[in-house]
Amino acid sequence: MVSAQAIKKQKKLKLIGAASCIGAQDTRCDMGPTIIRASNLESLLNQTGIDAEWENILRPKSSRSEEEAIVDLCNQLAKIIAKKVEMGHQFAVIGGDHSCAVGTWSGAANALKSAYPANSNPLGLIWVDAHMDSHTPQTSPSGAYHGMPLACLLDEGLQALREIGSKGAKLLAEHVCLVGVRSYESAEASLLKQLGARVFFMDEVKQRGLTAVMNDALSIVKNTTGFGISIDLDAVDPVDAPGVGSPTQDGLQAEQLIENVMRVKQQDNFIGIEITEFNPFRDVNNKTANLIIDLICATG
Ligand SMILES: [Mn+2]
Repeated sequence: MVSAQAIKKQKKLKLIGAASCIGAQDTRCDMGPTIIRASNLESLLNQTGIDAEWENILRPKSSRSEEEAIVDLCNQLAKIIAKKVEMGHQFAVIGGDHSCAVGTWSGAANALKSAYPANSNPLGLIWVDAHMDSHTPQTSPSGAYHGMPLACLLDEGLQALREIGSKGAKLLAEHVCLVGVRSYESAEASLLKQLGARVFFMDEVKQRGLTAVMNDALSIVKNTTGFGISIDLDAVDPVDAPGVGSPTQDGLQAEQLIENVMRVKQQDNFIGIEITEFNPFRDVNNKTANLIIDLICATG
């Protein structure tokens, strides 16, 4: 008999780049996927026994308006992710700014919904971020799209981004939680509170430790058809991850995040990881690039 461990090892991992920074004010995170693709990530994964392969890097069409370009990129990404999930492959998406999350997780939700139509709780998601990314166009002070993806997945805010591949919520608040939050506006906090999404603020992480918090996070997301993790690198302390669009002091320790991501991936219904907001121009000694590689390679 083939062990569950062996089946897991045979699983294919698709690496997908979403090279857009249209959703951010810092416009240099679109280089991230190219840098990571040029690294030894694929061969490292293959050495670990993971059958990994790069797909094309998606790029926005420059002739469109900002909103149209983001919606178009999210549609492309959602189609690719849905196909991978349908085939039983795991995925690792490398952004780009965090607005690509609407594409990634809409695609995952659409595939899980059509594969298991009777299950009303298809998708779970751990959102690791210094911010809440839960603005609507009405509440956002900057109007930047990377401050809105979680709201869109919860079916709030920008109409066009709530309809990627299907109408309606891609994610129910009871199956999502945020980890490492320490910079947000009150409108976002009230929206998440009103919807009932659990937020593990950085204070709680410091008090209880990341492992205890991640155990709670897993219990929130696991009771679904499939779940994943979306990491905005600004969740990590700038000392460990300087190469991000919006460095935010007092964050997670990289080593602890890697350990916990490894545990997250060991769950049977884990489907994929997304890592966003890498700005190679701000990186110091490749710290942030190496962290991305470690997070994708982390396997136990
Ligand atoms: Mn974010």
